[in-house]
Amino acid sequence: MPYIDLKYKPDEDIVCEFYLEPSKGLSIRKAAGQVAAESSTGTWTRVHTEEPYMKKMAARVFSIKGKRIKIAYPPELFEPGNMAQILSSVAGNIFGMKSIKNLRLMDIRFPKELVKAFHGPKYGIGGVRKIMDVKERPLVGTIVKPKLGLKTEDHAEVAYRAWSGGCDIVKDDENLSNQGFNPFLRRVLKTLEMRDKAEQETGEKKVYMPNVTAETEEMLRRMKFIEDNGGRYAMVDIITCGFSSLQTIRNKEFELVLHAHRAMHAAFTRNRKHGISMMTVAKLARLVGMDQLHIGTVIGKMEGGKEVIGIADWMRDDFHGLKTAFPVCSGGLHPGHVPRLMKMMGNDIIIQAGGGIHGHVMGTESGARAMRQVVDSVMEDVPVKEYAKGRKELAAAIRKWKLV
Ligand code: CAP
Ligand code: MG
Repeated sequence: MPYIDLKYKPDEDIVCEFYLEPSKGLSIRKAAGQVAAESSTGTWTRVHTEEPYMKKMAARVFSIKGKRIKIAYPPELFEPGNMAQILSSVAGNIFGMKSIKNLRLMDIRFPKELVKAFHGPKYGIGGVRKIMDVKERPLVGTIVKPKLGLKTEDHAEVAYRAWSGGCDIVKDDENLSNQGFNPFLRRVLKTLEMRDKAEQETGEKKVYMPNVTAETEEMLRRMKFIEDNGGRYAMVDIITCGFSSLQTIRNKEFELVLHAHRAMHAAFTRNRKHGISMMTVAKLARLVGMDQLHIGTVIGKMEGGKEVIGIADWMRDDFHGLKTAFPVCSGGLHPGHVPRLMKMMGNDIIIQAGGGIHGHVMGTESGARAMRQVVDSVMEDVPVKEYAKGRKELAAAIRKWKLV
């Protein structure tokens, strides 16, 4: 089988770019060929059941530059619309092969025909901005903190204060679902009540993103409940739930925006030499229909460098007719980060801060106000220190956390 063909020009193939370190004693060419074989039609030895008509289905290594290789996978290898099957091929057995020391899926390029079989985001950035009635500035959100333990009334009260202060979005934390201390159905009802109150009082659109993460059928029931009770969003932990469940919840065509939390991604995205890149995860999430996705901040508490900017750009670009997806910056953010964050990432982002709002010395409402003030200062192009004069919430936030 022609697993290596440096003259090959990919067309409607899936193209994967890998970083590859072969095991001791193996050339990169040999290891690359084994990766192409194992992830397409081959195994560790030549088998007698191979037929000549299969030749065109072999994956081909068509570029080797240092430790970077590119492999083209012909479209016939894949079942359109089946993300699990695609990943079992191009991101499956290969990571565990003894012939590689390290292997990282850096990037993946999907051809138009395969993209068409997925739904993509239902709303995207334009749809979300329409719901929120916010045209240009970044959206500001918070996560109710403490992340676990608050009872329902207190959770709803914290949400209300955040909305009153100026947050557009309030969301559950990734590990809050339907625990005894704060059951899902009651939480949704109570928090949406508070959302309505905050909307009336502020005259702004407000949204609540309840975390529906659970077994798939249960997620569908929870989403139906949100929809029936006037919610506009569902949040889901995309890695722990798995891509098939995401396809199921997207395919049901609820009138809900889908917010994707990526908890657990770093188990395979963090090691720069092995695993799967966050760029790849972002592509998969947009294909299966997530409207918003956590991608990192460059400057907050979570690991992630300048590549985060490239991921945001890809999510906001046209891609084979898919709607865009809103990049979410979250993790250790406070108002002092915002000018730099917006300079790096632009205005089409969602800024999420938990500690950076509920940790404000004057409380949650002031924390939310400080966050909106700092966003407005950047939008109006006024230096933060100047803008903070006469705005006590922002001034206090900068005093505590500093401009970074
Ligand atoms: C942020 C957060 C988010 C992380 C996830 C948390 O809280 O709620 O889940 O941002 O990481 O639990 O840590 P803080 P990422 O604002 O208090 O840090 O966005 O990198 O996926
Ligand atoms: Mg969280």
